[in-house]
Amino acid sequence: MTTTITISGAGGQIGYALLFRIAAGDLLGPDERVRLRLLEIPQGIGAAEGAALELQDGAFGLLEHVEVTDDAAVGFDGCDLALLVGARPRGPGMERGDLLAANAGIFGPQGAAIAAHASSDVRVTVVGNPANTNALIASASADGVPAERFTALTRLDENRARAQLAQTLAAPVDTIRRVPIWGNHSATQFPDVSHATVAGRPVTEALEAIVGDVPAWLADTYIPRVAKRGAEIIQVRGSSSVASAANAALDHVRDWVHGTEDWTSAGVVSHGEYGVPAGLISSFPVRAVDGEWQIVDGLEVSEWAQARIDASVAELIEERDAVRALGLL
Ligand code: NAX
Repeated sequence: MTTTITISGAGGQIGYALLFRIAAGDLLGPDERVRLRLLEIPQGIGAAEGAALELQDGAFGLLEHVEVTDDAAVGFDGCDLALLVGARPRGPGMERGDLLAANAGIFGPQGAAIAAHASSDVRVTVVGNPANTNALIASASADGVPAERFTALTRLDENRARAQLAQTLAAPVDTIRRVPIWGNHSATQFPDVSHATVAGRPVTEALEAIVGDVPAWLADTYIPRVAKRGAEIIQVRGSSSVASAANAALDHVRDWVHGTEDWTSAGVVSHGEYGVPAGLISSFPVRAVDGEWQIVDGLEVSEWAQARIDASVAELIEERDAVRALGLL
């Protein structure tokens, strides 16, 4: 079998980190051959072509073909998995409305090109920010493609949330489970430890012995640390998260395709779960079963947690309404 994977923004930093891992089999495993489509804008074509040359030099046995293009019709032709990484960053003096409009101008046409040219069971993961609303715009423009096929990446936030708990508890990160991210991939996101476990034991119980006042630690230390981790990386590294973002994107797509053992987090379309208005793309606790994300339903959510979820969802509503007001949705 060969899977066709389209990466928009493939000439950028995250693209560069993604390509070689996909070619090496880190996404779909050692038995699945891949065909890569590198979609760029004209200014990014040189970087993408350079990456394509390096992919050749990697002599990856699983890599069947690489195509570089600035034409979305070619880029999404027969695409099974799309990673939409290329986005318009906020420039100096750019208002939020300008940013949303610029990105609607990218993700609207890409959604339409996906509907016209991708394979009928295409799965789309939006990485480029504002990821949730960009996914919503792409989905709204993709006539005939179920809204469930458009997702936004919040797995990096979850990985950060689990890693911070692992550090605090001095526990291996893979013993920490069920730490969903709710809401928007932004500083309003809510990393939720209320159902989390460490080696099967409630995380809140384990935290009490270490941090004392758990609610205060969550509100003042943990949640801001996770939500602002991207800014911390920029401050320390002098550049935004790249390899960790690519790693999370691979985690997200791999789980979507191969399924999950337990919960994880993804920005998926709401059907009204947990008070999130239907149609918004919000992060939820999810499982992947038979190639579909399913929102984990029926969780007990405290008043405090619901208020955090609602605050992040309010931001998503504002973003959606701003795009609607511009006539772009
Ligand atoms: P770069 O600026 O290095 O790369 C972006 C690439 O996209 C450039 O090569 C550019 O030419 C290309 N591009 C722009 N418009 C395009 C279009 N219409 N079609 C195709 N390609 C286009 O940014 P990078 O560091 O790779 O980050 C990419 C995006 O990921 C940004 O929007 C960033 O904010 C977002 N992130 C999202 C994360 C998440 O967890 N959802 C975390 C990491 C990252 O911040």
